[in-house]
Amino acid sequence: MRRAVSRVMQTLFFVGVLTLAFNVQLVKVEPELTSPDHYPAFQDVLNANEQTTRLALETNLITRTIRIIDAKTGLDSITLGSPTEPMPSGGYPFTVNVTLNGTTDFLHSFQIVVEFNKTKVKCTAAWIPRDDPNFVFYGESPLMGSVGVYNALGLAILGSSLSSDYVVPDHEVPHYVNVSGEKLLCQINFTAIETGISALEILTTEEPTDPWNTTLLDTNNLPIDFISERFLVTVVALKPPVVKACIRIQPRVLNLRSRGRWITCYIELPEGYDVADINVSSITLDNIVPAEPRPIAIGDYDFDGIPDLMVKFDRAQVKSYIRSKIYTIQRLRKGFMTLTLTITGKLNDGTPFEGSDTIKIIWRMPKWWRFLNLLSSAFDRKTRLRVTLNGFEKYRLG
Ligand SMILES: [Ca+2]
Repeated sequence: MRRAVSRVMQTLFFVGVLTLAFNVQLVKVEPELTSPDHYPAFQDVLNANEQTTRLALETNLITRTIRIIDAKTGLDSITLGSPTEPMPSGGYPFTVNVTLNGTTDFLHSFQIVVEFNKTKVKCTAAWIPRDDPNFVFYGESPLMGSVGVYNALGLAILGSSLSSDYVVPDHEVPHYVNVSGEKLLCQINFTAIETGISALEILTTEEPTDPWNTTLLDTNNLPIDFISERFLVTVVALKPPVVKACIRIQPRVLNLRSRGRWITCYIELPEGYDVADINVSSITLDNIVPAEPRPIAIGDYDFDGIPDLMVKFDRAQVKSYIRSKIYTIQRLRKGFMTLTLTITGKLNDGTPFEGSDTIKIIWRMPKWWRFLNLLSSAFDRKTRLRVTLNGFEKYRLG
């Protein structure tokens, strides 16, 4: 019996030893994960970067600036045109460099968003100068982000990033560069299309993940702090003389309670100018209300032998504009007034024209008119009531 027990114990012991040996062997067979010597371990990069950032923050040494400069002069502003020459119809083209200045470590990717005044300049091209020896990722085979130019929004966006190696599965080793001095991030072509001063700005938003945000990212995709500087564009040109137009507005008496659809305007130009050259989309009333794109017509409404362009304005828009104007000048009690309205616009070649007409405005109805109005609105209500009673919404009237 004792021997039997002992043998059972012995067998169990042996099984235990075997299992242990087997297990140990299994562990030994599993390959050990190691990074190749020439790649920094991910954690090392992370630690080093955090240390650098912390040090920079603690010692207030973040001296990294994204700057927009004139590609030719290197200055942070440009002046185009001259006060003695009219602006060429194509505008003034110029090129800017967006540069990274100062010291930046562990730069893995960047995105630049440049905001511009769309009425003063338009963007004609934007690109990453990967073959320029001064490019921040020069010689590093960078990945190109998409380039987006949005002239309707006044934004240009472009970026680039370095690759990452997956030497070992699930172990990403992002490439990076440490740069100092002045390096090129991207280049953009603009054309100045209007006189005056405007700025090109590096757009930054509060939200780091905003797609419209300028960012410098490190190997851990964390933002690297920077400051940015604006670029000023000044365009001077000889002001083209304003062509004096002859304007006639219909109706001659505008009732602010009337319900017509349009205000009609006839435009005549002096000799040497053709009303067919007028850019209808540029026409405004008092620089506020735009002319409707149609209907338009060229004729001679007053039979004076001078052709005129007929355009229409939305009556509701004109009335609400006039009302706001009347309220401002507080002449409500009188019930009528005369008002001079100015029509401005441009010919297709950009030549401006301008002319005015004076019409009468009334907004207080005669007593008999008000009475009639009251009657008609009462009639309206009655009709509406009857229609409703016969209709589906009968039950809602109770
Ligand atoms: Ca005429």
